[in-house]
Amino acid sequence: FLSHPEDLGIVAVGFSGGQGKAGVDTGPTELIESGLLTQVRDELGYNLHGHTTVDQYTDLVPADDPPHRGMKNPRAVSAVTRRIADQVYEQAREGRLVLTLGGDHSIAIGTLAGSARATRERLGREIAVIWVDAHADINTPETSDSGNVHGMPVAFATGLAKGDKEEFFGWLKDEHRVSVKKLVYIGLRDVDSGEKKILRENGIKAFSMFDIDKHGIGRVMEMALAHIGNDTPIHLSFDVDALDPMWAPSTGTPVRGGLTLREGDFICESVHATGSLVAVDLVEVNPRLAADVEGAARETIRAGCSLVRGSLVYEERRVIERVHKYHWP
Ligand code: 5AB
Ligand code: MN
Ligand code: MN
Ligand code: MN
Repeated sequence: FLSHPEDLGIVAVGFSGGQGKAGVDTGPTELIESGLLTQVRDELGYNLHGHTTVDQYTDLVPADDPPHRGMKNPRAVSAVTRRIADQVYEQAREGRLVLTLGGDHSIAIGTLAGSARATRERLGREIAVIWVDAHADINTPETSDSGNVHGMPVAFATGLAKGDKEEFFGWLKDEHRVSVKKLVYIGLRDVDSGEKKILRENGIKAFSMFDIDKHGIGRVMEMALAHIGNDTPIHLSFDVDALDPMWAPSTGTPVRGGLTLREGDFICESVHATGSLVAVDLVEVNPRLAADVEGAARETIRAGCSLVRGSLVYEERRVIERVHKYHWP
């Protein structure tokens, strides 16, 4: 689906307003400073385009942003995700694979909107979404207990939650939306009761940690990709908290009993191997958290870099890169 498979559009999002913990806005800077983009360019051979310096979106964050329908920072999150949608769209419409580094997971409202719109315009196709996360992030403003928009992006992206005024996600139109039929979850283990109801009523495909233990990650990926169907453009949205806190302690809502790093890498590599990947998000890396754990931030960043590399390795180089990546520091 890509007209320039060796070109990568970058969107680096220094934004944390979808949740309450400071520091997740520094995730992209730390990932980039650890060498992620130079590895992607020099080792994996991509040409980089787009926003390789981190956008802080400060011009879009109002001084006063009281809750709306229970959502916290609603104007800021709406305005920032709207700009992200444009940033992703501008890269995707060139036929480039798009990599977005977050930031909290609310930013996926923008990334999905941008890649859904570009894929419709460019190919006349709907994207499929693989959402790798401990959480389902499908609360509506009405079902959410926390009011944090990072727990709602899938509801907005699928239209299960509707915006109202322009400044409260009213800018989201049909062209930005994704189908619940083409959505697959992997890694779930902490789903709110309102979310379970939404998943059930909409027949949404989900592979929890139970399914991964039962079938193994190899079989789960076969089933997940079979659900999407061959020859469908795929947007991979990877929340680092899908990994067990052993591998990714520095994140806002860690949940024990998660994926090993190797399982996470395997998910990314499997999606890449389809040849249908059009966009990747890596979100919720918060280097400021778990500071009491020795090396927590460094390990989380290393894990994040590994996931991104796994999703980008060129097919024809896979075997070599696989060997190579295990020797990365
Ligand atoms: B994350 C919770 N379901 O809505 C909520 O990290 C957690 O992007 C959301 O997956 C976690 O606040 C959002 C309790
Ligand atoms: Mn999560
Ligand atoms: Mn998430
Ligand atoms: Mn490839």
